[in-house]
This record gives sequence, structure tokens and C-alpha cells, in this order.
Amino acid sequence: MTNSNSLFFRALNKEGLKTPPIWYMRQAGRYMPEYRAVRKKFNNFLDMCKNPDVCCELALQPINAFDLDAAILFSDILTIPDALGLGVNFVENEGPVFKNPINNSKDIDNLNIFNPDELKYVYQAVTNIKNSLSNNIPLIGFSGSPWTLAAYSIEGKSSKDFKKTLNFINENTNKSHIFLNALTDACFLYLREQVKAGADVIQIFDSWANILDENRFNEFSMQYINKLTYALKNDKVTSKTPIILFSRDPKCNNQTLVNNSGADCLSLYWNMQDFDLNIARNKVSLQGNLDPRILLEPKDKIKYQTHKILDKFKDYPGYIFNLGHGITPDINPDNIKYLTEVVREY
Ligand code: 1CP
Repeated sequence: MTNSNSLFFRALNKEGLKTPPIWYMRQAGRYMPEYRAVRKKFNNFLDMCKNPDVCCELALQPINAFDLDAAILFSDILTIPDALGLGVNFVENEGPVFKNPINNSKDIDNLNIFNPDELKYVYQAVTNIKNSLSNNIPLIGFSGSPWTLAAYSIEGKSSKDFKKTLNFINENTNKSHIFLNALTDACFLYLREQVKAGADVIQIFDSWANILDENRFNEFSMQYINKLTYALKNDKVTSKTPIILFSRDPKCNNQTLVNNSGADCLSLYWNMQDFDLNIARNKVSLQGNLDPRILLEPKDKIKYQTHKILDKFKDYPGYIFNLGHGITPDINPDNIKYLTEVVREY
């Protein structure tokens, strides 16, 4: 059991705190020499994700190095498309590449039905990590949002503009909704198993929310995030598990995020600097917002920008310190250590 007095839970309960809890998106990864040492033993990134003991070791690395207030499962959002038979591979310097992407509506008809048992290696990693953490450090489980998983599955790779995906949803709108519904069911079953295995908190990554205009965001992304959070909040296993939504720079009214997502906490992208705290106060906790690029600057600049963020959120009931997106491989781990000290000394 995790101590509900942990800083992270208190912030998720919208408590105003003198020092916010701290964790970082992508806190385990290539920027850490300890990670690279383990990574080089595996050719294929997904093979590494399929090894629960290794995932446990990787999830603990940033906790041990920086004494953070929450751990996150070591895995990837693309485990679900992989389990659906789309053949996910990670290619050096290119990111994910799908062997069998969705090219036409028949590919959606022919998709495997998601079987949550195919991702047992993830739930085992959750249990191993949970058993290795002290009880004041909660464990975050996660999934991609249905939209973000659909975007990778259709595009077949990462992309700046996801042109193929945007054309596909225009030309195959009904089938796209069938696919998004199937992904929503898959995310629900997947997250439920993670909670059963020991995850204390859930984060949903809508990393490609930004490529949709407002109408399409509501239709193709927010609608399914809302279905997913509704299902989680109405299930015995997950009803009490706090949900954090990271939506990358969505082209919607911020009120929509607060009122329609069903999330307990919103993780703010770094460019959402004009997000009005008053529309969220006492409704949702807030997380993040610091530009990760700041970590490439000298220490005095890191301190200045961090203080600006902390000034902004200091009276907000339920703020979790984090970056506005993930740590990138070019960031020096010393600066993560320094940033963490700056927040705790503020
Ligand atoms: O070769 C390597 O070492 C792979 C690098 C790597 C790592 C360390 C990838 C490939 N995924 C991960 C782990 C990961 N991914 C975690 C656990 C680590 C942690 O956070 O401590 C998490 C939570 C993710 C989530 C994830 N994967 C997201 C959502 C977060 C975000 O950054 O917006 C996304 C979009 C992915 C897809 C993905 N996986 C890997 C890469 C390089 C990418 C991005 C591809 C792209 O740019 O589109």
C-alpha cells in the first residue's frame, strides 16, 4: 500500500503545499549513463521493455539518482499497437516504425481484438517496481491516449505533421471512430491491469493532440479521453486511482480540458504559459509547464526560469513540479539534480 500522506497524493488531492512533489516526464532514458549501460545490452528497445526485471531497474534509476517523489513504469505507449499485431520496431535515430500500419479501412476490420493478457510483461514490471519502492513513493502507470495511439498506428512512424493520418480520418471517418473505440477499450483494460498489479496513479499521454484543429480535437481525441476516464472512474478496480492527462498543446479552449476530460490533474505543456489558473482552481491539480529546453542553459538561467514557474503556482492548491514535456537525450543529468535542488530550496 502506498502512503496517502505522500507529497504526490496530497498534491493530487488539491492540497496547497510549501514544496511541491517532483517527478519528470521521461525521467528514465538516454540522458542517463546508467540507462545507456543497460540499453546497449539489447538490440531491440521493445525486447528490453519485455523484460520486467530490467524495466524495474530502469524505473528506479532516476529515483535513486535524484530522490524524486514519484516513479513511472518503464515501458512505452506503443505496447498496445504492438499487441494488436501492427509490428512495432524502434529504429535508431528514427523512432518507432510499424511493419503493418493501418493503410485502409479493411486493415481496421482485420485487426486483432485486444487481449490484455498479451501485455503481462508490463503488469509484471509494475509489480516488480512497486515491490522495490518505499511506500511513500507512488508508482505511475500509463497509456497513450486513443488518439495518439491511432495516429502512430495509421502514420506507421513518427512525423511532424501526420499527413497520412489526417487524410485517413477525413476519408474514413466512420472506420476511424470504430478504431478509436477499440483503442479506448484496450487502454481501459490495459490500465486496469496496471492498477491491479500495483500502479497508484494513471497518466494518459495525448502527445499528438496538437495536430488537430479544435473541432477535430473534440471529435477524435477529447471524446475518447472522456470515454476512457469515465470507464476508469466507474470501475471498482480503478475508481479511486487519480488520473493525470498530458495533452500536448491542444487547440481547444482550456475550459474544455478542465471540464470535459474527466482527469484529476492536467499536465501543462511548456508553451501553455497563459493557462488561466482560476478556471482550474479547486477542480483539478496541475503539473508541469517548465520548458525542458531551459535545462540546456547555464545554472543561473535554470534557477531564474524555475523560480518564475514556482512563483506562478505557489498559491495553487495541488501543483506537481514537472517539465512541460519529456527530458531529451541531450540534457545533462547534473542539471536535473540542480533543478530538483532549486525546487526544494525555493
Ligand atoms: O532507444 C531507446 O533507448 C528508446 C528511447 C525510449 C525510451 C527510454 C523510447 C522510444 N521510449 C522510452 C520510454 C518511455 N516512453 C517511457 C518510460 C520512461 C520514463 O518516462 O521514465 C514513457 C512514459 C514513454 C512514453 C512515450 N513513448 C510517449 C509519451 C510521452 C511523450 O514524450 O510525449 C511517446 C510519444 C512515446 C513514443 C516513443 N517511444 C520512443 C520514442 C523515441 C518515442 C517518440 C517518437 C516520436 O518522436 O514520435
